[in-house]
Amino acid sequence: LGTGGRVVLCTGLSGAGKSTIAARVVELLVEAGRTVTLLDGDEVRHHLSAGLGFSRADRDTNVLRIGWVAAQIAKHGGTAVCAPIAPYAEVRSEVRREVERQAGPGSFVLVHVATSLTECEARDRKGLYARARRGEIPAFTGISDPYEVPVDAEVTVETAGRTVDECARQVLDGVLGG
Ligand code: GGZ
Repeated sequence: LGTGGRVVLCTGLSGAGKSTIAARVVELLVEAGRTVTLLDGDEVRHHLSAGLGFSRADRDTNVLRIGWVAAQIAKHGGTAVCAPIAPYAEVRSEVRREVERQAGPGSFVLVHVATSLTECEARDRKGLYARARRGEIPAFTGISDPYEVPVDAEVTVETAGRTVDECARQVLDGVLGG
């Protein structure tokens, strides 16, 4: 049976706003009285997934590790908010199955941060898209590597013309069932 724990997996392109929205979702969940663990892409790749690259196999390993840790958190009643690109549908489904196995049905919330490639590339806050276009970053998601758009997201967040807070509150509604 469910523990009340939740896993919120925010998937989307680089620069879509996953980390920014996830950080605000964490604040709102804490305000709502939840115990929350943020598993952000950057930190995960420095610690849990140190040494992994961006091949399909390495991305899958990264996302499965995040998913397993998140499932453990949810199993014990916590809320885990994760924000990897997680470009492959198959591994996202595998994480969903593992979380629901450990923490019960309905414990997994897939959030698609649906900022378009055009918009992410126009913003290019870190200059990564320009470098990827020049061929300086191989296998860059959206440019030279796939992103499989989710067809099973519980929440689809359109970010264009909306504030971080609006986007985060939409996610919160999806998590708390408001
Ligand atoms: C995509 C890459 C790549 C390649 C480095 N493709 O905007 P960022 O910089 O901070 O977020 C991206 C991050 C993606 O790591 P994830 O762990 O989220 O990816 S996955 O879920 O696919 O495992 C980007 C940076 O790493 N980065 N090279 N080739 N993003």
